[in-house]
Amino acid sequence: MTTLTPGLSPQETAAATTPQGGPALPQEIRLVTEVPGPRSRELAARRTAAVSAAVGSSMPFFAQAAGGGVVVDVDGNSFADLGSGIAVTTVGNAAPAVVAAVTEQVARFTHTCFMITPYDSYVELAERLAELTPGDFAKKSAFFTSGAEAVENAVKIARAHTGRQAVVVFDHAYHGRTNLTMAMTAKNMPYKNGFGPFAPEVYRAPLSYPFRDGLDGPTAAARAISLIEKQVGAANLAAIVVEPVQGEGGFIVPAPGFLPAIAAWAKENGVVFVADEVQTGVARTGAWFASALEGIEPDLVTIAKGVAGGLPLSAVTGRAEIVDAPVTGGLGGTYGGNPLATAAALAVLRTVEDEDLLARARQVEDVLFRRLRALAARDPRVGDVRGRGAMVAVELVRPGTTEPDAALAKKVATEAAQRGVIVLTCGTDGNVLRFLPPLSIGDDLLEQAFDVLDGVFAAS
Ligand code: PLZ
Repeated sequence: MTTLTPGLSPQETAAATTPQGGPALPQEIRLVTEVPGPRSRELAARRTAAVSAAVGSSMPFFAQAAGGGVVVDVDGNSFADLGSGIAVTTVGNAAPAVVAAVTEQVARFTHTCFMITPYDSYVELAERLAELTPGDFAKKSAFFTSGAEAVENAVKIARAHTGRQAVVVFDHAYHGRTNLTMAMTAKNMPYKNGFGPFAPEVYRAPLSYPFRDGLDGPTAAARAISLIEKQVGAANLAAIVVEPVQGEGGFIVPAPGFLPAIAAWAKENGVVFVADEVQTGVARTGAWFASALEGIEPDLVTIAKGVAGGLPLSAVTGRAEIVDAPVTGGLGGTYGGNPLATAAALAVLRTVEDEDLLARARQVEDVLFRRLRALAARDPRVGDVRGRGAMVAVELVRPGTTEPDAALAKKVATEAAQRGVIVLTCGTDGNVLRFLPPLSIGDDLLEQAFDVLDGVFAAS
């Protein structure tokens, strides 16, 4: 095994791999400069001059290499990664099997466009996703590049299948930044502000949010269904789109029974039930898809992020007769299901199986819950600890209330980065700290990252 010294160039880093092709980055938090260091500051100045100010970055440092559970910056600082690039590098960054599959494919052909000359990895991936998504019925897939594009296409498919137009989404939902998905996303700032007009025929229903509404699942579902029936009408409704565990909206796990009741109503009324598993999918929650944990079999599942280990790939997978509804040529795109991305995705699915990453996600869940519940027990600003698998969050509030404390979330995330831990915020109110480590992170590093966070909370 080659030992990699942080501070190498990307080429040297690529060369310094294990015999299997995996990264040999030391799995430790190690700061060798202040954060950001001089090289990151230099790049930040160039970035300010050249990159749109409308594109933000949470971290003040620039990445040079990443693998296992660390991100190494251009100054040689090594950070524990509790974000996975927003739930993308679930199998690990530059995971050996993904690197090997993409390397083999990139040398063979980079692109033909599946709509022009098809290739086998697209077909094989569709076969695999049909097996892995919940529900024992005939399924088909279509591939795209981003999560937002998958959501848009799920809506197109549902409209073509039903001949209806309306779409129901939920409070706190996040579905993307394209025009249709901006309409579907709940939060105005920064996603929608000034970008209207938005697509019509999108309606918002109340979610089950146990920490804030205190309702049981069936009651929360009845509230949502009543609103849908009164304000939209089942006869006009093409699709209900819901994240089984809400991501950007605050890692909200609906009360048990909420999603099954909504799914059952959709079925009775010929409405296409779409699970947006862009963030929850592919082992993240300890199941292949979180819908399985909620006891639902969606008609369509949108998949992206973790499915291809960082290469841009998204999918709509679902009931064959629904996915087949649009006219031939109605779905597609130049890069949808690009061969590098499909090769990466097949390697990701193999890695999840070979390394039993569903079990690993549940082990990570145990560590996250243990550490965060211990924190909550001594810090009254932690109002709620929730999530599934390696997708867990704390909601920060003013002690003894449910009043959001966004300033604290921001302060903790900023200070954690200064101390070598990448942690992200989320939530409609910006008061949620979320933990999404890659499943390739070791227990030692995970515990070390939480020791740092404990220190940050104590000092904040
Ligand atoms: N659906 C459930 O989580 C992406 C984006 C954050 P794209 N979430 C992270 C940001 O600030 O842009 C997401 C999601 C769910 C859809 C999407 C959209 O996926 O690949 O970013 O388009």
